[in-house]
Amino acid sequence: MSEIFENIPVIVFEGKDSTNPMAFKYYDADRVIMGKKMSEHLPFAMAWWHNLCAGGTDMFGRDTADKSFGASEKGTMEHAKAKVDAGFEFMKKLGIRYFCFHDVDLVPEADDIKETNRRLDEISDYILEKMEGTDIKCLWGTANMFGNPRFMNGAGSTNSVDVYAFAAAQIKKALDLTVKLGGKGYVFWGGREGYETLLNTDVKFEQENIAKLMHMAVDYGRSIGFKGDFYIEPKPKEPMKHQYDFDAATAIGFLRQYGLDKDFKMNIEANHATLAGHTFQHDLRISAINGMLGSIDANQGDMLLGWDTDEFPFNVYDATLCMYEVLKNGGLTGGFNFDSKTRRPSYTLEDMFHAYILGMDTFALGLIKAAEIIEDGRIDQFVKDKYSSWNNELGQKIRNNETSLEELFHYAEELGAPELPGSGRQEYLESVMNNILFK
Ligand code: XUL
Ligand code: CO
Repeated sequence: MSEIFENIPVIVFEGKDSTNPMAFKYYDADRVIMGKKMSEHLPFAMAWWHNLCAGGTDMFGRDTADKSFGASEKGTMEHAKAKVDAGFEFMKKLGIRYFCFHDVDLVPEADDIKETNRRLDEISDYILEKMEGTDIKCLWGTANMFGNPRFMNGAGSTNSVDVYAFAAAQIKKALDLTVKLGGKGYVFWGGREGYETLLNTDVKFEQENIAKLMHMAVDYGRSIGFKGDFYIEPKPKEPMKHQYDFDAATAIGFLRQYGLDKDFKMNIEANHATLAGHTFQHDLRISAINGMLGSIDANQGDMLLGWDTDEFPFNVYDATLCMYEVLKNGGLTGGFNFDSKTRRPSYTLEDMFHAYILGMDTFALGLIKAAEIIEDGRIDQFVKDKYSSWNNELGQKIRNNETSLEELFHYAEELGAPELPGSGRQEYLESVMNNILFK
């Protein structure tokens, strides 16, 4: 078969002094960091939708990039197969071992669900053929329950019981596909699960119905042998004004409320966390301390813009803090999916490679630097020392639930007034960060 990315070689590691745009400067798959190969620390995934489908259309203009990949007509099964060919060539050339997909990324959706599902069977057979003899696997699958106008009022949260049944049917099929392709996870991103105004919305009814749909998905998934994690991908807004999975803390509370916390973890997306007014690191930490840091959508937002720009990550500072959380978490059950798209004027096939090289190198640098922070120890030691007052008898009694408000009252009375709790030393710690980042 002829190549689609004709003049683009296999991308290899050349090191930080290389000026070759088609080479990794930091991502060295076999380099061992803290006892594990970089490729094991960083299971990168290609997002089918942005990489193979998105052509740069925005609210003001049509596609700039041609993603037909040699197919004579777009939106056909011929095109769907060309995307598979392109995707596999792309992943092989970059050494990417995973992909993520929505059902409708894979094939054009037909008017009749039976025909859509037949197309999905055909394309997944083709993908399986392509996977043979490679080490490329599916990281996670999902159903797009936000694009079609029928989902204007939500999928699990819809007011229409027929739309709800349709969403259930799509989830069933997407789970079948995920299992067929050996996917490690299944994602729920609640794109339209939220509301515009409470004047027309029964929040309790909607949230209960979302939970019921998730329970049915878990039951069905387990019944067909899906052993992986289900994920919620929190996002506070866009497309809905208020989205129910606002952030990690909100989504975790929801999962616990409805008894879904054993089967679900978080898929944290950097740009979603920042839209919620948090740092990326914050949502990772909240997920991790709750035992629910599962997977990551690795992108970055633009702080000057108030929407989900899905940029390829170049911010090494944030990637370092992300990898610090991941290392402390003992890794991920999922991986790093680049839910990122090239900027609209970056419309060539080469740009697709530059984008992934950038993203992979950024996270490789983040990993190297996060390991250095841990090995350096100054930051961890500071945090440990900061809480050292708790090591005394009183601190232990509080931690072990062996005291009462009355006892603390008497203690405080005897004390008179506590000393100041000690400097937070933020500026010192920030300078340690810079010292490690730029040495
Ligand atoms: C949208 C988004 C989605 C999910 C999968 O903001 O991030 O692409 O990752 O539905
Ligand atoms: Co995402």
